[in-house]
This record gives sequence, structure tokens and C-alpha cells, in this order.
Amino acid sequence: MTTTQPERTLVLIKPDGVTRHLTGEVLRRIEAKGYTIVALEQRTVGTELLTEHYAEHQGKPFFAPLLEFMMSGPVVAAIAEGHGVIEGFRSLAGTTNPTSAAPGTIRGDLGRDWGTTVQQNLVHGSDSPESAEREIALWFPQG
Ligand code: RTP
Ligand code: MG
Repeated sequence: MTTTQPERTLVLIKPDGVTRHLTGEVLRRIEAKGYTIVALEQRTVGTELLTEHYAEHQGKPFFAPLLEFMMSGPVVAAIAEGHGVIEGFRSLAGTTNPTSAAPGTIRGDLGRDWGTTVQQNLVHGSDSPESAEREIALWFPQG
């Protein structure tokens, strides 16, 4: 039996998740699914990093509130590894809007609408192999 190289994805626990003490719960779900956390760091981030991270959303109405939200408290950045982890973590996270995200998912079980202009939805996960490579290099430039 031959196996292929495992994949890596960037996971962020956003300030709402860290502030609500859900870091352990999110990491528990990733590990329980069978993925490995290969890097983990809590930090506060600035406009420069976030503008690059969310480059695809520049010009959208939620861009400025999104950056403001992401700078409202510490963020936990992690690299998760395993075959299919990019799709697998997006599936664990659930759809973007926490109000309608399916029960059983991180956003569906733990998130809701708090009346803010930007959706506070606890986590981020890279959405493709290209995004994962770009985002991992951005958040963990030391390798
Ligand atoms: P993410 O990039 O954080 O994993 O989430 P996603 O793919 O599910 O969502 P995306 O469309 O990439 O949007 C990035 C983040 O911006 C916030 N957002 N708010 N209309 C809104 O209020 C709105 N739309 C997007 C969310 O925090 C979303 O995760
Ligand atoms: Mg996205």
C-alpha cells in the first residue's frame, strides 16, 4: 500500500473564539477528527498581515469591519496536517454564516449572530491548496 504526502491547512481561531475560551474546543475537534496540529501560536495581528491575508475581499463592504474584528483581540494561528485536511477542516467549520451553519459544525454548534456588521464566525480555514500554501507562508514565515 502506498500513501501520498499529507496536506496542510492554515486554521485561525478568530478573536471571538479566543475571547470566548473556545481555543481548546476547536483544537479538540481538529484532533478528534484525526488531524495533527503541527504549529500553534497565539498573537495579536495588524493591518498589514490582515490586508494580505484577506486580499481577495479588498473593496467589499465588510472588508474594514472584518479587519477591525480581527484586530479586536488575540488570534490563534495553527497549521493542521492530514490527508484531505483542507476540505476536512472547512467541513468541520461549517458554512460562513453561523446562524445557518449546520449543527455538528464549529460555527453551527458554537456561533451565532451577535448583531455586528461583520459575521463573527470563530474560525478560518484555507479554501484551496494554493490558499493554504500562501496563507501558511504568510502566518508562519519562519517555516
Ligand atoms: P474564512 O475565509 O474566514 O474561512 O471564512 P469563509 O471562507 O467562510 O468566508 P469568506 O467569504 O472568505 O469571508 C471571510 C470572512 O469575512 C467575514 N464576513 N462577513 N457579510 C458579512 O458580514 C461577512 N461576509 C464575510 C466572515 O468572518 C468570513 O469568515
Ligand atoms: Mg474564505
